[in-house]
Amino acid sequence: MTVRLAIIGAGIMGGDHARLFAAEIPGVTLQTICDADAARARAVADKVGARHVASDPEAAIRDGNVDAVLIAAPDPFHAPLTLACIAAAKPVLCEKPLSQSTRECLAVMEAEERRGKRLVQIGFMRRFDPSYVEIKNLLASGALGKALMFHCFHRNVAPAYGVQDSMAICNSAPHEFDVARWMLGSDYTSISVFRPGGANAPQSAPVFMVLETAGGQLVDIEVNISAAYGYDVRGELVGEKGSAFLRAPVLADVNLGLKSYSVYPEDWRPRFVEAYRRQNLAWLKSLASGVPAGASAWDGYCATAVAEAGVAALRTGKTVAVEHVARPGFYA
Ligand code: ISE
Repeated sequence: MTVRLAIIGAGIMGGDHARLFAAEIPGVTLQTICDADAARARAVADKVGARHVASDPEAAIRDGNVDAVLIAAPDPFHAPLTLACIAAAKPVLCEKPLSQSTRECLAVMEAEERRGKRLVQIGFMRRFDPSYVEIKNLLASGALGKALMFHCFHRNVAPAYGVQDSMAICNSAPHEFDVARWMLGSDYTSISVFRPGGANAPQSAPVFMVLETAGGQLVDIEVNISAAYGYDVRGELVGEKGSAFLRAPVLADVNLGLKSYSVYPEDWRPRFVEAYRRQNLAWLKSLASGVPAGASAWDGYCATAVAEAGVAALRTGKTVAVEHVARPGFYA
């Protein structure tokens, strides 16, 4: 069986997913590449040999020749287009974040539950990254003892989509919120946010967050969307008996001319290519088996709940409680 896929959004991520599916993932036909910019859709479609291009995402989702949808449109379109997929009863892999508002996430969860079938996977691909998986397995084996802390940092060369309001917390940090919650197996209870330069710092300034979990663990996260020197994501899990670092995100460690230095990628794609590959394969497998994989709409909601609390913490300078609705049985 081959799955006829529509990719909505032909920008950085849509183009990359299209290339991955075309070159490395069997069992998929690229049916439609859809983008508001027809020339951009055409350029990606030609590169990967997709059958059609479109510029109306809702029509592309409803198209009877489309079996499943990958949403890689800009963030504000994620939830509305995911709702359109649910309305059309089409499985969807939606790039993170599901939304920047918990209200919208709840609407997606309610629509999915009304459909009575799990249709939504969120693109928190780090859950498939071999380095995070290795540390999670180590933790599960008991070798590190109980998890106490997770230190994370996430640095981009420059804002990937231009500087937008609260983007470090709402666009970049959700990866950290999700992967640390998944790693520790515990929900957040509070968040504090600091920024060098305080309230008057520009939107491009780094943010530093401290979170507490229901299990009593601490998570600290630096997000710097303007770090200039390279794409650099690191993490260290500290347990009672030892600690584990993520593998370094470098392309090469170079010894040359009496110097030693690391070569960084410009953005996240080289560092996480294997995670995207495994995520997309797992999604396809889940379509065949009917057993959901990866992050659910509930996980998307949880990440957005922390981001919302984080934005409030940054604005008020206070520690803010992270509030959740109770987890619906549908997402047990
Ligand atoms: C971008 O949207 C991503 O998803 C990347 O993984 C992340 O590193 C980057 O900060 C985001 O802007």
